[in-house]
Parts: sequence; C-alpha cells; structure tokens
Amino acid sequence: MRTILLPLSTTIIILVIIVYVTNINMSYNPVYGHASPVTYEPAPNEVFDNLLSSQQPLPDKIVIDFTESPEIRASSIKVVNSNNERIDNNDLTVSDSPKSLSVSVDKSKIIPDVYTVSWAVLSKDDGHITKGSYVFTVAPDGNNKSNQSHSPQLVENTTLGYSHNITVVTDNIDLKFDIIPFKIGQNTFNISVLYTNGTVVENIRDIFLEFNNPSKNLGPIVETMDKIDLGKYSITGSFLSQEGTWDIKITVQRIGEYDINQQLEVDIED
Ligand SMILES: [Cu+2]
Repeated sequence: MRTILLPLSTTIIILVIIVYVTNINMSYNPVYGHASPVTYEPAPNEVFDNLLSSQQPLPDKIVIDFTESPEIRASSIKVVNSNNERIDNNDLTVSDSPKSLSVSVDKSKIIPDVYTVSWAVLSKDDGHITKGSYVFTVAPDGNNKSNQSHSPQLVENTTLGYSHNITVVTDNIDLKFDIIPFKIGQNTFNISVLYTNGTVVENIRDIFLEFNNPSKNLGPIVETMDKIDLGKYSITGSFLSQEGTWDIKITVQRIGEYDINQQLEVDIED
C-alpha cells in the first residue's frame, strides 16, 4: 500500500485553503434584510414651502436607496396626490451603485397638497419583495408647518377629532388613542398607555404606528412616535394622505415583555 506524503509546505497551503474556504462559508451567512430603504429623497414627512416664495426647491424626482439591488422589471415607485392622481412621469430608472430606484416628477402637477410615495422592490440579491409608502407635503404659501413635526406636543383638545380607548385585558393596560383634527393631511396622533389601575407603564421602548389604505394601495407607512412623557407618545404628520378607510396598527414595544399589538380602522372623509 502506498501512502501519499505531501511536502509540509503543500500541506500547510492546503490547510490554509480549507480554513479560508470554511471561513468564507461561515461568514457568507448574510442577514437578509430584503431590499430595505436606506435613504429617501425627498425625505419622509418633509414639508415644502409653496412654489413662488420657495427657497427650498420642490422635488423634481424621487430617489430611494436600498440595501439590496432592485430588479427593475418587478419594482416600482408611484407618486400620487390626495385625489390619488399620479404626478410622477412613470419613468422608473434603476442604479446598482448606489442601489437605488428613481422616478421624475411632473412639477406642473405639484400644488399645495399631501403626496404619497409608494414603492415596491424585488431584490435581485434574495428574490424577496418589499413595499412601503411615505408622505411629503407642499404647504400653502407662508404656511410652512415643518417645525411642527420636530417639536411634538400633546394636543389636549379632545372635543374635536377621533378618540378611541382600548383595554388590553391580558396585560391590564388601557390605550387611549386620538387623532386631531382627523382629516386628510396633517394630523396629530396621541397615545397614552396606563395600567388599568391608573399607574404609568414605564417599560415602553418604542411605539410604532403603521398606516395602510388597501383600497388605494397605500402603505405601509410606518412611523415611530415621539415620547412626550412617561406613557405619553405623540407624532404629527400627513400619514392619512387620502380619503377612505385606513387600517392603523399600533405596536407598543416593551422592555422584557411581549409587544402589544392593536389594530383599528378609521374612515377619513374628503
Ligand atoms: Cu429578503
């Protein structure tokens, strides 16, 4: 019987190759986040001054960068006004570096209004489809409300708007949710979270709102609320961007306990 003896140097090289290949295999275990948006232009919830007085030019295109390369034949960006009329030029282009999608906007169709950008992407890298929506606003002249979204405050007037109380029996928690003024366009959304005995829930990490309008194919628009006080959260924005029935999903993420998920439907009239 013959034994094959390799020179030591060859053995070492082979070992190195084996270790290297094994490492590649081990490290080539990417955490697929699908094609998730990284940056948006214009930015979500951006408020533009109207036309003439503008120091801030109105957007002439929408560009969204993703974590993975979009497959153009199965991806889309659509921009609609509050009447669900399309204002982009349906001229989707794709780039692989950065991994982005863009469409141009017909600026002649931009008037003071709320605009919803809806995107869908098939990832070339892992074949998964992701989708989402976000809004931007063109404010009437001299009425730029962009500051409001950066200085959240609890609106106490609950005689107007929409208000809904939910008791989460399994957790002995009361959620109070309201929307003021409750119309198409900019609203303030408030949530207070208390135990049913009145004490504050202190282990909240974050509260998310997710908006979907299935009949208009808008959403999900996902927003993280701002903490105002212990158990009190608020956010202002034009997430209810068109009339119709909106599903609003509330997720209360807690430290050391399961998330609380609640879903409600609201009807927004023109
Ligand atoms: Cu994926």
